[in-house]
Amino acid sequence: MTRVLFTGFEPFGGESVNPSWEAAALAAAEPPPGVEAVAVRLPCVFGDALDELRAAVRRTGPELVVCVGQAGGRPNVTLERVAVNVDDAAIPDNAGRRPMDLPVVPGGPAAYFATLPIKACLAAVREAGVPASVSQSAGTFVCNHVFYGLMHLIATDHPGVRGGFVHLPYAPEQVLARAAPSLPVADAARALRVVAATAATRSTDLRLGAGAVA
Ligand code: PCA
Repeated sequence: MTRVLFTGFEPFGGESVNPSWEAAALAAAEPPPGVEAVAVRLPCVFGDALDELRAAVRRTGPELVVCVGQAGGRPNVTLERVAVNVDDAAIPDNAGRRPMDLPVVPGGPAAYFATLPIKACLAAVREAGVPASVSQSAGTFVCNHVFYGLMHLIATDHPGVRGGFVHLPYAPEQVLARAAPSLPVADAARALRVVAATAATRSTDLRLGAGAVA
């Protein structure tokens, strides 16, 4: 059995749901064969989100950590490649904090790569019928903050744990009255299960072109 920690976020930015939490909870409730999973909901707050993530990693002792967030406007499930050491918030977080041009970890490396096999996960998610791509930036808001903090935590305190970040489109209920792409939460949860199952069964990645021109 591979122990997997999924995290999702509380709603932010005026939304009443966050598909990342809904999908993480669904995926953890019915994990794929060979995986035992826990889901933890993080506050959308700089600093506090990372404190809760660290506590959850300590408490649950996972082998894999898959953090999940909402990326409203994106058309598909995105597997994040890289976390950068920058907090630069375009909107206030749920505690009204709005850091600008600050490091996530003072003195930390400029960036970390996800240690999930993102190309193999990409292929498997598509194979499962869910549209997906690789993203080259998780932004500079709370999701990147948590992704960078996760990878720093792993690098410093939990060698052997592998981690990464998945961004999800809006859920359909969020876009009923606006022109934006959406993905049913059940499909997002299926994608998360496939990511966990793929990462649990392979440590080396596939070589598959999924870069961006710009
Ligand atoms: N998405 C935000 C933070 C919480 C979430 O679900 C982001 O992409 O940074």
